[in-house]
Amino acid sequence: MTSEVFLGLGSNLSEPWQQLQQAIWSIGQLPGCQNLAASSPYQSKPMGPQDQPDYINAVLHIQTNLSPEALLSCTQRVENVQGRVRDRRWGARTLDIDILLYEQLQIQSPDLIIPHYGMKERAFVLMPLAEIAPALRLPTGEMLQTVLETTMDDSLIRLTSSFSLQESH
Ligand code: ROI
Repeated sequence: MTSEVFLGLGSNLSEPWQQLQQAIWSIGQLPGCQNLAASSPYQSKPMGPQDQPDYINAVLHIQTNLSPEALLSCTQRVENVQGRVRDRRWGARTLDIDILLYEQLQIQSPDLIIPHYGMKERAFVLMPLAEIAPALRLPTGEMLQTVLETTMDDSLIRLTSSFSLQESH
């Protein structure tokens, strides 16, 4: 059985755009995963401590036969391969991959909260998500468009470059 999943990607260190592009390629290569669509990249001011570079964020739509837990361990491996170091809370990072939505599941376990706990307050998640899934309904029953209307971030800029879903050789 395959499931549709939306992943949130973010980076603000070591060539953030390249970090996201590499992550998209790596995720597309995971066993049982297929990339369906990627949003544009979006630039924004950091949420949290301001003494760090601006972020680049994007949302990736995939199809997978991995369970949420198996997908999490795969995306954590991709983060680690790209040099993710976990130090201070809400500090700068080379790559962050969040499972935003997994079909219409709601999961609350110690390791995994789906839908992602912060997504409804984060324009840098909602805007790219709405770009590739404008008619989405959240598992809580709300329409994405309705949640988006109440979330503002004046610093958010949609960049014109686009990601490729597959590395070409
Ligand atoms: N701020 C922005 N703009 N984008 C992010 O992806 C992001 N990720 C985080 C914190 C540190 C909360 N701030 C962020 O984890």
